[in-house]
Amino acid sequence: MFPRFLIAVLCLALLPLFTSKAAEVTTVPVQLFASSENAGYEVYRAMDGNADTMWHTQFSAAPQVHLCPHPIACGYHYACGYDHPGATVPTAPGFMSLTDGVKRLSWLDVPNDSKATNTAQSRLFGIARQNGNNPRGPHALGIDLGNVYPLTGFSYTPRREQGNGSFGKYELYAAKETQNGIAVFGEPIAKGEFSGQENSYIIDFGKTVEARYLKFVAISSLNGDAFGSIAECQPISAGYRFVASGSGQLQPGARFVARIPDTPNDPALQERIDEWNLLAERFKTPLYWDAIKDEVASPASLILPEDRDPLDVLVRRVLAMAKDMGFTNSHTIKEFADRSRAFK
Ligand SMILES: [Ca+2]
Repeated sequence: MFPRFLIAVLCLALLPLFTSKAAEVTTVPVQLFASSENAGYEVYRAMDGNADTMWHTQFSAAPQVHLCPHPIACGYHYACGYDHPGATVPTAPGFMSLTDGVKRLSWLDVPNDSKATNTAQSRLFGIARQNGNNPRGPHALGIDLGNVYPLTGFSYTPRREQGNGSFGKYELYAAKETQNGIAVFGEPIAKGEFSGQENSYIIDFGKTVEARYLKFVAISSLNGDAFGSIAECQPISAGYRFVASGSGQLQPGARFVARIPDTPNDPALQERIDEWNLLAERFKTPLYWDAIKDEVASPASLILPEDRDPLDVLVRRVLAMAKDMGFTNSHTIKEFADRSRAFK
């Protein structure tokens, strides 16, 4: 008799093959539009896969164009999305080609295209774009999935601590098609009120809904304030994961790299963390980086197509610096550290 023990071991060994196949998920870039967005809290952050970032309606001064001598000097916040607006853009779209139907980076087309895009999306979703600080609600988020998908629900993750702008009473609309550039939403597919007690909510449709367009409306905020905010949300469709295209900023070939949390009590370490997080942001915008690299970076600082994360770039920088300083393999790490300190 074939030992049952061996059969069990064989099944356990093969299990990962089956589970990994069952867990295959296709990532789909989607377009978002919101009634208002604050610099650093742009709408794409509502579906960037990171619960520590959020979309928030405008609550401070409008974003300004920053001209920086080097992107590192910009820090890693919103200013980096606006630095080097005059950089020469290669006629060929960089080393990573854009696939058909994918929008170019929004900043490549600014200011020619953004106003028309905003107007079309405002009309598509029936969401009035509000300018200025602290616009009053109801605030709304529009999602264009790009194609029709079978949806069974919708998840919503409010910002941590359920702070300003967290949704209270809500309505969720779904549409499969458009008429004259307007999504045909009809009655809400779901509506209700979030309790403010949960870290995340799942709205179960109780059926499958074929839809391409969604509109998530905060009828009122949880705290009664004038803001709107979403840390994460996600239409639920088996086998698919939807990720914001960053209003055109996320490109084919872009990679998500985990950010390192800030350490406000350790300025020296924070400097290193800022650099890592800036590189992590750069990995999302390879075309942008490609356009400015000759102006701002040494060859050792460039992100190469084969790089997996910021560590590859940092290691290349350090090795280049070590070579410039005359180090060879025979030197010790301690010698390198001592001489590096002398350079500061
Ligand atoms: Ca987020």
